[in-house]
Amino acid sequence: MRFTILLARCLAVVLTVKITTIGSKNVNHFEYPLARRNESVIDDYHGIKVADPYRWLEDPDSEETKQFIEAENKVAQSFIEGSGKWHKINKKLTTLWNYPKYSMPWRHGNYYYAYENSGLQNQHVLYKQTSLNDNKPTVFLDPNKFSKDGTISLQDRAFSEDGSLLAYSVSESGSDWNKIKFHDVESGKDFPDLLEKVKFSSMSWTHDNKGLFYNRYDQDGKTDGSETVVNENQKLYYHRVGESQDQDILVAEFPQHPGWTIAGGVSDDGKYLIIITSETERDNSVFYADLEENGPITGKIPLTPLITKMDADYSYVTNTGTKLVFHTNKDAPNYRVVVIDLKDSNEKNWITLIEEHPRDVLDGVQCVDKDKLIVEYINDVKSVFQVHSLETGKLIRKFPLEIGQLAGFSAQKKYSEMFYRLESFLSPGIIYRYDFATPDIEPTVFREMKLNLEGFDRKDFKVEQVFYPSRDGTKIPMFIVQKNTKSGGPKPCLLYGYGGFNISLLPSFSKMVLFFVSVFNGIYAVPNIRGGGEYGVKWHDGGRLFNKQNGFDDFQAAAEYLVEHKYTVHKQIAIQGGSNGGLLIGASITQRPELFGAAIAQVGVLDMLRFHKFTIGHAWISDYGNPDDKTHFENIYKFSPLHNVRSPNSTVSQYPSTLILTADHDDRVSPLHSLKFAAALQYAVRDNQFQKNPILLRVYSKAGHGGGKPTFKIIEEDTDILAFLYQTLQIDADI
Ligand code: X98
Repeated sequence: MRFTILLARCLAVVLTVKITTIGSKNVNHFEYPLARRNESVIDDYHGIKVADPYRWLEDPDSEETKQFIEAENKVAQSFIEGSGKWHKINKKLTTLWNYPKYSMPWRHGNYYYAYENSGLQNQHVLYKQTSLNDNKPTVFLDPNKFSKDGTISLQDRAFSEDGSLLAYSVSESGSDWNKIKFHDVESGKDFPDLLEKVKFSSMSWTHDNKGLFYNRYDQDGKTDGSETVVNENQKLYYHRVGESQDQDILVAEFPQHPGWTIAGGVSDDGKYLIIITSETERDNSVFYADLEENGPITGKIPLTPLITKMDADYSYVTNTGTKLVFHTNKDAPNYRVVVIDLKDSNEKNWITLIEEHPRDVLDGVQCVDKDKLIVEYINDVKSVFQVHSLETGKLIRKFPLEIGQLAGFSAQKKYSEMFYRLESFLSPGIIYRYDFATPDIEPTVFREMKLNLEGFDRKDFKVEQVFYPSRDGTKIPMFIVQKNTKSGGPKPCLLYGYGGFNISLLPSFSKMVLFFVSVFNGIYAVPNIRGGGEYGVKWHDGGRLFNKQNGFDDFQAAAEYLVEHKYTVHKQIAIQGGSNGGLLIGASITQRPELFGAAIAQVGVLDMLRFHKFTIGHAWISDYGNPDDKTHFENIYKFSPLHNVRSPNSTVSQYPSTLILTADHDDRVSPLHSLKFAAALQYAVRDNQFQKNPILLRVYSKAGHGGGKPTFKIIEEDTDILAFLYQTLQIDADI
């Protein structure tokens, strides 16, 4: 009873935003929900006592957590919609979204397949056609029919070798959990088979078209993506079409390594099962099994270790008999392509097929037209695209690209035809077609996506790339996108970053960004900070583990550069990042709040002492380090956003207007990170005389880390962000 009264008192929150006028200044008082502090939760990390008063927010199912979220959402919504512009922004953004979108086509059996979205459909529809000249593609799978509100999405797909069967995975509410279903291509009907508890799964058919390898976690309890249970003991199973899941055959497991994930793929020629195991987001080992020698699959397949050291990344490209081709960074920080012969796999006998480039990163390789390799390089954060011989590794031809990102290619070893897609800040995408059977015919534009923005002309915008010095003098590349206006002067600026996990931020198209640049007359800046993969292993290593602070320094130096060079002013800089980029935002506002006017942290990792205890967080130790290790703890504790929240002691050092966004089914980065960080920030600024800017938390429902999000939810979230920026950056735009 006493607890209920206490709880009710704690949550008796005032949800309005009051604006009081003192003299000529507006002083905002935000009355945030009172989150209970449990001062008794104290952990001992290697002799250092660390309080965790909001530990209770780690329970997503408690009434107290639910009420906290509800109250926070009300405060956030009241502010975001406070300017009265939300609906106008939403309408304009919806119009901007409303243009037809296409994927590259790909071929299986007798058909071509491609995704299409007429404009505002919540999920892309999968179409099938007999030839590319066939003007009447038919709907093959329409995920919009999976649910009324568009929150069930089609994730991955794998066609059987003969193209007669499709295995496809679906996700609900944006969770990483998948269900695999099976579809008959000719009849257009689903089989009754349903595979559950599937997560981080490969899907690969045996070439007899009888069944497929997939992964699952046999963990108890609810698995709908709202749970936080650590994912361990992934297993590789084989499912035969027509059988129930409980008859599936356990093919591989590594109980002595509970943290390993086990991706299983069948080689291009159907002969081998190739297994890639990894413990973290970096470095893997490789095993294989001869599927022909082992006969029908009836149990665990004896695996032969091929690469056991786990000191580099390897990904299978293709094989010619026993000669397996891998893309790797082993002894090649910019990556190379090697051939390993199973008959003599000793490392000293590996053959380098494509040497490491001295400067450019060999980012991706795929086999096409029997004996060729499509090779993608990153050159100063722009894609370069060429084709090499599979036999000799020699360059065959280059494909000139406009400045931008090669956002994917659709090519297979058995076909001479290929498609590739180019994207950039100002182009939503152009799909090209090329056929190696007619090498003299240059690539042609197969489809070009055209924007629905009145008066939009690319010539009215400019994209530049600058190289600015970071704190330690390292030159960091940065793209800057803005309107080509003659009138100079500072503009509002959206500074976006990621900086981790070897992920490179190449030029990409975003409708929200185009809105910010064209309607708000803003500047969009993307610094390619360390921790990313833009310059290979060197760049990743330069911003991970004990070097993690470098990435934060690079980002903060970008803001200083933009102000110094008169692009903008500090008060008009909004920083944005998601996931690992959410950590970047959290670290930046706790380290250098004076640099920014606003901050948006989406689905961020913010409690750096406990990230490894939830879902797949343990796989990120390769970037962050392990808090259970003393030296790593000492490093992480210095930048963990949750543990570096302080009450401002001057107006300059107040926190920027901050919008923390998360979602109730985010099982990649559990929402608890955002909840605890928001509670800690609000506690630190409550009644603080220097803090005028709002600290807001918005938790979306039936949504996850980002993948599979329906169109209406993306537009809703982006409208929230734009409406928040409109107010906090004092945007002067006619909407
Ligand atoms: C991940 O955590 C990726 C998660 N993940 C996958 C898949 N396989 C994995 C195997 C090992 C570990 C993680 C895996 O998504 C997967 C496999 C097949 C099909 C689909 C998925 N990432 C990091 C992340 O999300 C960085 C990018 C990928 N983070 C969130 C890092 C910190 C914040």
